[in-house]
Amino acid sequence: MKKKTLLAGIALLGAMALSATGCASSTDAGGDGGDSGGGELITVGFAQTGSESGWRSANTESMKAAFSEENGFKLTFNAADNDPAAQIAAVRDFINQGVDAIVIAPIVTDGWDDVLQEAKDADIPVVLEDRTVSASDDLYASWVGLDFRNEGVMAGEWAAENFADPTKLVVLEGTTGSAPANDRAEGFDEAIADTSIEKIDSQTGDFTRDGGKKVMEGFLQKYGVDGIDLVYAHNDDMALGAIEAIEAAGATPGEDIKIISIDAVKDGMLALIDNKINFIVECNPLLGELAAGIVKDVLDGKTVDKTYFVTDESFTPEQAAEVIDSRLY
Ligand code: GYE
Repeated sequence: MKKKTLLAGIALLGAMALSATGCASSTDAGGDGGDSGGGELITVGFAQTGSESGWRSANTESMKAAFSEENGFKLTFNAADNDPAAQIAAVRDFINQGVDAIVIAPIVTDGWDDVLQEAKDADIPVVLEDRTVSASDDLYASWVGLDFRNEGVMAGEWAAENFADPTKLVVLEGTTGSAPANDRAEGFDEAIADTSIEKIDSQTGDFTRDGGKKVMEGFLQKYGVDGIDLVYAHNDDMALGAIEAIEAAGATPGEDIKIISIDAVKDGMLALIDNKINFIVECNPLLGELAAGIVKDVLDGKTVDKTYFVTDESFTPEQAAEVIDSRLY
């Protein structure tokens, strides 16, 4: 595959969009790019997963801001409420409407081959943002997002360093079949493989606060507060739900039961500063400018990379307190 572009830090994200797309002219506002004709807006259909989390809200906002009329786009937004069939149907609608380009944040990795082929047959380029698909990369133009597997490794390495004694771990998984749930599990498991951390249970909380709370309630009923030492939540929202469940069980989250999560959205960072979460690995949702730059480049016939990775940081409570005022989401 073509070279990966690594972008460091959220503050740089906007400025770095140009280098990520490898083309200086592509982010001009009021563009007339693509096959939409001089001066006309580029029509883009965006198939979002839904509105399951704080991360998702920040991602939707970033996408809407970047695909604005001011920037030369006419965006049709669809949120599929976490239903893979509804998301595929939305993409088919975009194809039937004859939009200039389609952007997808795929809910799950599988099931994309047919509809991506249909878009290709209709000569409508597809750019993926956030999650990945298992379909052949010939079927889409480019992808921009985060290295979910590495996020899992970073979370697991912190656990491995901080839990030397035998440790009972429960996992709150993201949406079953989604790239971040698969990859965050795999990376974490690999990092704790030779430690005394024992995964006693793992269930999906669907990336929602409510889901995380319900699954954690079940774990607490089954194992008791004393039977669980550590929670690994695939996102902050589920960790926040777990905090509610732990407090309702009369225990202290972050102390009696330690918590690691991923995203570093505002509410997660505040819980981290509050010592209710012990460690967070970042997952940057501000992908709009990069995605918009890639779409313009593709429509302008420029060569783009197949993958654009944005880098993530990680935070302890002390580190979170230092950066909280400058966070953009
Ligand atoms: O971590 C979670 C969201 O796909 C990276 O989806 C995204 C994940 C994110 O619901 O909060």
